[in-house]
Amino acid sequence: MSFEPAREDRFSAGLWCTAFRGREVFGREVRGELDPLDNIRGLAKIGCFGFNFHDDDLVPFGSSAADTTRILKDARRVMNETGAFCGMATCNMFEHPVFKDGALTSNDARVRAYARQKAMRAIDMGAELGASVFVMWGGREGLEVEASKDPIEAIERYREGVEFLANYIHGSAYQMRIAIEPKPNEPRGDIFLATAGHVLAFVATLDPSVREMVGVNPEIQHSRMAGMNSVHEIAQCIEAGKLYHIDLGAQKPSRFDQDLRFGSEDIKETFFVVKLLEESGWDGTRNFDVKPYRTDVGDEVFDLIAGCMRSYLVLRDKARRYGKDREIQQLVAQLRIEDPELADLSEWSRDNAKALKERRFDLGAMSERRLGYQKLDQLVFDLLTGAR
Ligand code: GLT
Ligand code: MN
Ligand code: MN
Repeated sequence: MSFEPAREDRFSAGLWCTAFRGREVFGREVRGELDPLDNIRGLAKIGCFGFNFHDDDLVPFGSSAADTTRILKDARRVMNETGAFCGMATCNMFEHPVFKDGALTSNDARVRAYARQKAMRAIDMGAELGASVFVMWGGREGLEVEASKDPIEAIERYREGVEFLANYIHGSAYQMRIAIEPKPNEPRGDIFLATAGHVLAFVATLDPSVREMVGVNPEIQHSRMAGMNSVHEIAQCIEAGKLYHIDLGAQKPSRFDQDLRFGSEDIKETFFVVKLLEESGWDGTRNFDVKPYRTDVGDEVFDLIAGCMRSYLVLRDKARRYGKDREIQQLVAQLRIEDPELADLSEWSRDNAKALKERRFDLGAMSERRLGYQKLDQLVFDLLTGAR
């Protein structure tokens, strides 16, 4: 196995990942600027043909319409030269001071309107480069001071903003869907739409005319920050038909958003994420939202993405082995007990309900059943560590 990424693997990464200069709360930038076009080239060179961008990652904030057109044209040219594709576009609604207290949910109607304007322009840029997804990460949509916002009104404003932008996409005849990215906190003390569950519930309240267009962009790191099981979060999005994008990376629980190299933490949970994506037949890009270490220099920022892809391919291979492993498959198969009589009773009818109420169960046998989980989990460990 070479674990070399191929174009068909449809890996992608955000331009902001490799361009991250290492600025954080306690320290200034440690790396120089990375030209966005070189960034796209660098990613394609290592086999990551997909890239994602915030408006400001590619087109400097405040650029004129003419400059915007020129830059997008240059990006197109580099895409043609390198075979790179744009998977997703998004709008930076968190960096500029005007968004200090929110964007679409701000108490200031002017800020809310400006946020919509900036988002529409970002959508146009994405459409120009062929992005099929527009991610909405509401990093600033939250608060530190509980008295500062009416939390119900905030959700209403959020809904109006999302519906407006979905209508904009639809009205522009762009082939693009919206994926809302949840996060519990950071940079705000508390962020609205904290988890994938919140987003799923929110999407269900959208106007039916746009509901189909809006789904979720779960991020493993954000799940783990919230102390959740990322496999289950992603699975629920898939089951609801709402996994419109994904941000893969790694994270130790209960910390700031670390955005570590995919696979570098909790290998077992990460394996089950890969297995889930592969077995579900989900056809979105395998996208990484990660940050270089502050200690990385030069092209080590590309080693980060190369490592993510390699880890994904290693785990994909493990998932295939898991599927073919007779002992594991036998144990898993034994877990299911079906009963034709009960299957007949499972459909709702008054008669079935009556029959089910009267049915006798052998609770002793059911309770004492041996499940073999010690062995199963050990086999997974052995498989992942190469002992098997
Ligand atoms: C930012 C954030 C990510 C989001 C990006 C999209 S920007 O880096 O931490 O989780 O996906 O806006
Ligand atoms: Mn993300
Ligand atoms: Mn993150």
